[in-house]
Amino acid sequence: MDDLIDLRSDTVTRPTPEMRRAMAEAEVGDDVLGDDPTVNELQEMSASLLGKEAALFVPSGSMGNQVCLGALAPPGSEVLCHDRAHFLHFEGGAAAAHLGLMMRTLPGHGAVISHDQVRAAVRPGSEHTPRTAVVAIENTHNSAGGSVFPLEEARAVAEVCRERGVPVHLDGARLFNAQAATGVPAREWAACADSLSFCFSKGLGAPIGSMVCSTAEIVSDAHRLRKRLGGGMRQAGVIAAAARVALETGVERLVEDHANARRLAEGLADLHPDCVDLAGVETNMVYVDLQPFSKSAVELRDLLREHGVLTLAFPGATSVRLVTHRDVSNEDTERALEVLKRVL
Ligand code: TLP
Repeated sequence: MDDLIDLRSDTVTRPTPEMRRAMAEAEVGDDVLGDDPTVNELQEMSASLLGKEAALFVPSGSMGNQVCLGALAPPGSEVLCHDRAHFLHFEGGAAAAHLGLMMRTLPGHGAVISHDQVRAAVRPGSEHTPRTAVVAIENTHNSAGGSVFPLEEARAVAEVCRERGVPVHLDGARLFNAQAATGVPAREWAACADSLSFCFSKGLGAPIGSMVCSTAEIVSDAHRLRKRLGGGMRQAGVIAAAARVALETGVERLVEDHANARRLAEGLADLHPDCVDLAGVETNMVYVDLQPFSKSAVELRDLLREHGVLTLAFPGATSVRLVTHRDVSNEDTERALEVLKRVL
């Protein structure tokens, strides 16, 4: 796979030599019993970085979302979310299957569900209706092209939710991409949310792991849910050590991925102005809209693969997703762009 340019996701990065060294040398204990020092340090470090009381290391972003939603919302209650939220489409129906939650979608505009939409949708409360128990936002927003949820709007959503007594969950799988794109510290978005999860295993480049941050009380409930879902990981310091390197060395580097995504988007816009939404390319993702071309997403994906470029075509999609990351260099970006132009 090494001569391939893998633009399927930023999850495909391999651990760096520094991460492998940290993993080999990690001090470990039994994290289910609470005594893995490397996990404990990473949890403390993450909570403090995001301005929260406590944090919990979990195996994946999907589990991070589940344990937060489950800690905030009892079965039979509803979650208000963007109609293209990741947990709605790409987490195997976990919130319904494992938590008994109802999803009520609001039409998203870019990454945003607005405070006006949220105000109009939160239910007033009656014995006949489900209770609106959580409002969930996503930043950056995967299906909205990796775009940023603007801080002012996140604050306005948080304010409406505070007035109505409804907690906010932030799926911040790529929250540090939002920080890198805007210069706004991740903790500012965290302050708009009662719970959040972020991933070490995406742009930050670690092999495994996500972190949940919230109050001590919510994290304690999330901890019980992690156990229930089978997410207790024993000597997890081995992976927490790599995650720590990712957090310490991966954040500043994200601007390079954003520049490479921009380069891809601009090159594609030269080819056909309608095949990318240039304004929407704010971070490390480019969705190539295939309507101007006589190819389906699957056809394009397969053709690109023959030329050594891997991309993702979600089932039934009319676009192909390109994601830049640490293992895609400037030269790889230029090469991928040439291949895209040739094939399209
Ligand atoms: N997204 C993956 C795929 O599932 C599509 C990717 O390659 O982008 N929230 C967001 C916003 C995500 O994009 C993802 C992963 C998750 C949560 C889930 O994280 P994992 O894969 O660690 O469970």
